This record gives sequence, structure tokens and C-alpha cells, in this order.
Amino acid sequence: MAEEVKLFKTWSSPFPLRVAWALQLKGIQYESVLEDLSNKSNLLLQYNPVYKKVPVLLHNGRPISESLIILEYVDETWKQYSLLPRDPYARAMARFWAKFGDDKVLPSIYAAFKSEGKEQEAALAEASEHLQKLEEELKGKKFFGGDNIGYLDIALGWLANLGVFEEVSSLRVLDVERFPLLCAWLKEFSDAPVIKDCWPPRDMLIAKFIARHQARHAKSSST
Ligand SMILES: N[C@@H](CCC(=O)N[C@@H](CS)C(=O)NCC(=O)O)C(=O)O
Repeated sequence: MAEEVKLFKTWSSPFPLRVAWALQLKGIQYESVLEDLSNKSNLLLQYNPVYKKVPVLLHNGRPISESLIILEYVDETWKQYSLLPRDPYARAMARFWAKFGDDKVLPSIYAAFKSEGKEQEAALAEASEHLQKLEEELKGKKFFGGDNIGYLDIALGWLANLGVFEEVSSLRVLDVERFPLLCAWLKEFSDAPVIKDCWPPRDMLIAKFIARHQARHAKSSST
């Protein structure tokens, strides 16, 4: 009997993209279920009653949520193309940096894009400090996973969206002079066909972020 593999996602969210990339790298066929987060489906609420967020992976009727946990599930379920390294220490480090990406890098970059003035400067300085740590991690490597895209590359893949944010807001976060390894990694990662195939259309992302940026601006100038 064919396996049931469904991915609850939206067209643009970065977290479900992690799961799409992992499934793609493993060559697993799956069905996408598109959610509207302003009107979540009963199925999404049923499958992820705790966080009520995408992604949810449904595998043979059983739901799993939280993208980093799903990545581990995918890696343990389908053994072809390992995402996490074999060595326990290297696995722990990959998980450590993935958590750092979600806990520290993402919030500081998000804060830099949504703030202005002194607040923005502080957020940008904090983001740069965090990015510097990732830059160090890339020394001597093509991908965080070594020669091939792995768990940590996928976990940090949302950084490839920065170009779109930078274009919309004219804020520069990933400066090639300062972060040459990260910039080279981003290009290598984004150009990989398996990654590119899942990426939302750039013009649609730009339109979405322009609308969000303008709404934020209109709100801050009216207060
Ligand atoms: N920690 C979660 C974050 C998932 C997340 O924030 N999903 C967003 C879309 S990108 C969402 O579903 N938001 C809906 C909401 O917050 O109500 C993960 O890694 O899966």
C-alpha cells in the first residue's frame, strides 16, 4: 500500500520549507496541503492542537509538528541521504546551531527589519554578532553539513530569504565583505536544484513583503 505523506504548509512560510527540502532530498513523494493562517483548517487544529502552526507532517495518519523535530523524524524514517551526521558529537553540534538559528539569529534579524532608528541599529548589531558565529562554523566547509546539504543547512535555509527582505527594506544584513563564507554558502545552497524547486516565486514574496513593509510604515507614522 502506498504511504500517506502530507505536508501542511502555506505558500510562503519558511518553516514548512525545511520539511519540503528534506523530503525532496530524500526523494519522498508527498502531498502539499495549503493552509490559510488567517483561517486555519479544522485538520490543522486537530493535528497540531498545541501550537496550531504549520508545518505539520502527516505520515500514515500520524501527525508530527515543529519543523526541526519533523526533520529528525524524516531522517530516521527514510534512511536514504542522511541529513544529520553519524557522529554523536557532530549531531549534537548540528542541533545546537539549528536551535541557535531559531532562538537567536532569527529573532534578531526579524527585529532589525521591523524596527527603526536606534532600536534598529541595536538589533542589527546583535544580528551581526550572531551571524559572525555562523560564519566561523562554515570555515573550511562548503555546506554546514560538509560537502553536502544536511540538517543544519536546511535549518538555516530561511537565511536565503534575506535577499528579498533586503530588497524591500534597503537594509543590509548579510554584507559580503563581512560574511564572505555565509554569502558563498547562501548562493551554493539556493542554487542547488532540490532547494530551488521548492522555493516560493520571488516576485510573489517581494509583493508580500512590500505590502507588509508598507503596512508597518503606515502604522508607525500614524502613531
Ligand atoms: N517553531 C515552529 C514555528 C512554526 C511557525 O512559526 N509557523 C508559522 C508560519 S511560518 C505559523 O504557522 N504561524 C501561525 C500562527 O502563529 O498562528 C516550527 O519550527 O515549526
